[in-house]
Amino acid sequence: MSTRLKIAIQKSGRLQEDSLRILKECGIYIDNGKDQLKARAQNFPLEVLYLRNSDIPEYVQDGIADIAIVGENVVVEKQKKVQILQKLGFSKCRLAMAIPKDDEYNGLEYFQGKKLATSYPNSLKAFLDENNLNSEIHVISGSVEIAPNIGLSDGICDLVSSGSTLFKNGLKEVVEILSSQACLVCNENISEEKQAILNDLLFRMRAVLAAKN
Ligand code: PRT
Repeated sequence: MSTRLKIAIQKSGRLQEDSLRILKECGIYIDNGKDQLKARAQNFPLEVLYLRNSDIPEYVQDGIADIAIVGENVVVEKQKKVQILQKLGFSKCRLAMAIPKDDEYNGLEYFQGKKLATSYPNSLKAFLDENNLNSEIHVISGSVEIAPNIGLSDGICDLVSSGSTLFKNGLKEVVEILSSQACLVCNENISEEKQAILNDLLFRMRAVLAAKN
């Protein structure tokens, strides 16, 4: 059986459409049955695994997938051993601190002793440690922006793109802690055969990205 490079792509969500688009722009055609969790490219030695974005770093670290298209913020948060090969220019956002819009903000000291809600505890903890801040981290898995309004926290750390969700919830962004975009990541120990396929894919991707700039 000939070797195929296994790429993980988000099963459904913000990254999926653009991830499939960039493969198509690379001239790679995927047989996409609806609700399939696995698919093959017709004209390139590639197998696609559809997985949750948040699970992808672990699957790549463990070699279940050789490479993946994933949000950089998730790679940083999950702290798995994967290599970022290429930033892809879509799904841009930032991980930021936000507080009630009427609160006075006079620098990072604001966060000292405060209760902060987030779905990104590792990234938030790293930020707090770097700045010698002692705050209480409250982990919630979604709808983080509502936390201050319901008395769950004083501020939040969450992803922001347009800023409209913060605005609608009476919050203001005060510090960016990470900027993120979709990126191509790779397992640290892939075989020579797979590396050759990856080199071909990367060559095509970089040409596509260069043509866009
Ligand atoms: O379920 P799975 O694990 O596959 O996906 P996921 O939970 O990571 O969710 P998904 O599909 O929402 O996001 C996938 C990736 O898209 C994220 O990890 C980011 O890399 C990227 N991305 C880009 C965003 C946003 N922009 C974004 N705005 N992810 C989430 N948001 C949310 C944010 O959490 C907040 O609730 O959108 C809201 C803010 O948006 P604005 O425009 O109002 O500021």
